[in-house]
Amino acid sequence: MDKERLQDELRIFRDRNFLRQKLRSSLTVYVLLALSYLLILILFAVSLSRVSVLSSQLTKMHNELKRNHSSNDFKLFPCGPEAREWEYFSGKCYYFSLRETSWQRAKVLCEEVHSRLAIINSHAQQNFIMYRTRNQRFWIGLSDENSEGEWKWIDGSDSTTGFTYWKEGEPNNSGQNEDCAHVWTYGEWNDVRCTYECYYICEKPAPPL
Ligand code: MAN
Ligand code: CA
Repeated sequence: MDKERLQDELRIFRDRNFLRQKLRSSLTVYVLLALSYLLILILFAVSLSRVSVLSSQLTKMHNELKRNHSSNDFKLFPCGPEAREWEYFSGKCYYFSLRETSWQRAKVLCEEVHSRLAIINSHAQQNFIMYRTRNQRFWIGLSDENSEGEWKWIDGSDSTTGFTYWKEGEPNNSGQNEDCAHVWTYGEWNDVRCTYECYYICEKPAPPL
């Protein structure tokens, strides 16, 4: 009789102990979870405050810049009084490089400053470029490297249907190796090998006033 009771109590004790242990381990898991949530929350709050500080600093800088320039400065330099190397013409900003390089490299260099090699669609634009390039050779965004004789602008548009200004006798694909176009003397266009090194013209839309 006594032995049976003792065994019963022992079983109850073991069961309780088991339950307590289980409870303890799940409690640990919950505590860990809660802690990690808290950590994430703190990290989120910290990064949010950082972002807001940064954005307020940015607006302050922007306002300061605006204050430093009268609206007249922007009228005179629509591409930005701070970026005078970009010259305004008819709604666009143009950069005439000071270094000579290949057509491919010129293309990348324009892209790196959020622009593209210049596309010439009108006589007015051709005149502006002609005046600015002063008989020097400058790459423009025109090539037939994808398909010989199919001259395409860098935005994919066909150049045979629109405005052209090829020098007489050009494009002649001299040496069967001329797939890129530059402006030459009198601003006239010539095809030349793409690895040739000359200046280049980048263009981008003018910022809104
Ligand atoms: C000459 C002409 C051009 C050609 C260049 C290459 O000037 O044949 O068409 O592009 O040579 O240097
Ligand atoms: Ca040529």
